[in-house]
Amino acid sequence: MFTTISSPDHRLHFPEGELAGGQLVRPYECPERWDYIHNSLKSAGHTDLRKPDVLNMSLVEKIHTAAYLKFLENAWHEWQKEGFTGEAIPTVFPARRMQQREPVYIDGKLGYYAMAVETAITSGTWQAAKSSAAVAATAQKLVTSSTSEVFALCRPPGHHSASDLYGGYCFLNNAAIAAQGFLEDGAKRVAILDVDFHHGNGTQDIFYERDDVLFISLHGDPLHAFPHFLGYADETGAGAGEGYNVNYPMLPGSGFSLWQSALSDACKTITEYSPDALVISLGVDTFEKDPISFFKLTSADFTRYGEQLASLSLPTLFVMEGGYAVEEIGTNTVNVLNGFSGSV
Ligand code: SP5
Ligand code: ZN
Repeated sequence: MFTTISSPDHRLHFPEGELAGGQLVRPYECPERWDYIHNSLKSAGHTDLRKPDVLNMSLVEKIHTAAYLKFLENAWHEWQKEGFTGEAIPTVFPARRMQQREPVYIDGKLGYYAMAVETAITSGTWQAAKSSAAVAATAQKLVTSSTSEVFALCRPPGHHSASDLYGGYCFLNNAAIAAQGFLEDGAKRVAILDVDFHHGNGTQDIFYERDDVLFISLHGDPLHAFPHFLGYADETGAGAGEGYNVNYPMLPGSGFSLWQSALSDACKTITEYSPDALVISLGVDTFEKDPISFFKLTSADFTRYGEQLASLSLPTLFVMEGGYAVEEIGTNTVNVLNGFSGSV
């Protein structure tokens, strides 16, 4: 049985609008995602649900810059102080050949720290983001103390967030924080396998020059898929991290046989790396009916790859990322967990 860590504070982050297709739509990344997963866990007998411990900010500060954390903490207040009545969305960016300096005015700050504009900041965003990071950090401690089936039901997700970037529905990089937690608690090497449909640009960037964290991502080809500006196969790490970053971009329409061959390859690399712990950035937006993605995995495929992950025989932590076919998100998530625990 899986132990799930989760916090009701995720509900504090729920913007009314997401900029998509030129309109403000109801966000795909919505609180009901959590409810569907929660219900499926219960019906599958994963009834051990626990709240997170208080967040250790010094761990978070090892992943994110102090200036970025200060920005996130104050952004909503600064936005409101200007008398703006809508949600905080950036409109201007430090694009090519412009200064990369943090301005004072909130419009400029939002653009300076954003990697995408679909992600609005509201009154409860900072609190919810911290609760999500606390969920991941608490779950990591459980795995470190030898609990074998642990699921961090994070919301908001984290893998698009870099040391000083938010966007793609992410604010704090929960998986990166968990990986760093493993290292702080004695692990020598940690692997992060990102199976969300989208490239984990934030996680890649955080660990790009490090050899103590291997990052592997299976995702939609950036030529066609968000986040568009990272995730190519020739991004292999730099400096000490050379060779410890592996990307598997795949084209629109990719189904389970191609996806699983990438996974098998990834599993070989993980085994060779011989990590002390494995973090799975678990997005189920690879599902065939996902409204914003283009892979073709079926609900049964999620079980099959859960089984394959178990065959790595590593201390493993599952961290929730994306998945927007809301009615099926619980089934697909629990299928991975059940495949992993062999209770199918
Ligand atoms: C954590 C996570 O899964 N974040 C994903 C963020 C995606 N944000 C913008 C996606 C825009 C996709 N537009 C494609 C429309 C296809 N109909
Ligand atoms: Zn995703």
